[in-house]
Amino acid sequence: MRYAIAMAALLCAAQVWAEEVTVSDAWARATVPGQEAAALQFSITSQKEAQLVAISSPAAGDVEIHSMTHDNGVMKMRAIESLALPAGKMVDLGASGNHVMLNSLKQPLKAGESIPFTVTVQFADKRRATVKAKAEVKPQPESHGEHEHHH
Ligand SMILES: [Cu+2]
Repeated sequence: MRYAIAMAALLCAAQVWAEEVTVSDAWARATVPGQEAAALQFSITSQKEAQLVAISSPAAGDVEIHSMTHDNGVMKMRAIESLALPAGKMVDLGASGNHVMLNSLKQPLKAGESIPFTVTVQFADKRRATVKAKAEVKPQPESHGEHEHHH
C-alpha cells in the first residue's frame, strides 16, 4: 500500500514536470526549390521564469534563435544564445519578431508534412527541461514578401 502511494506521488510529479513548459501552434512554411533555411514558428509558455536555450530538429542541420531589431528603420536579425521566457507568459516566435530558423535543411519542407523538434529551456536554478513538439508545414502563399531572410 505504501508502495502504491509512492507511485501515485511520482506520477503526479511527472505530470507537473511535463506541463511546466508548453509549446503550441507550431508551423513552418513549405520551402521553394533551392531554399535551404526556413522559419519555424511557435508559441511557448513556461510556468516559471526560464530561458529558451536550444532547439533541435532532425529536419535541420542547425537551428538558430533569431532576434529582430529595428536599426534606422531597417529590420535586422541576428542569432542569439537564449531567449527569456517570463513566468506564465506566452512568448510568440513568429516571422515578424523573435523567430527560429531551421538552417541546412536536410530535405525540402512539403505542405502537409509535420516536422518534429525539441525545445530545451533552462530555469533559474539551472535545471533544464525539454519539450517535444511537431510543426505543421503550410503551403507557400501566392505572393512573397513580409519578411526576407538573409543567411
Ligand atoms: Cu531569421
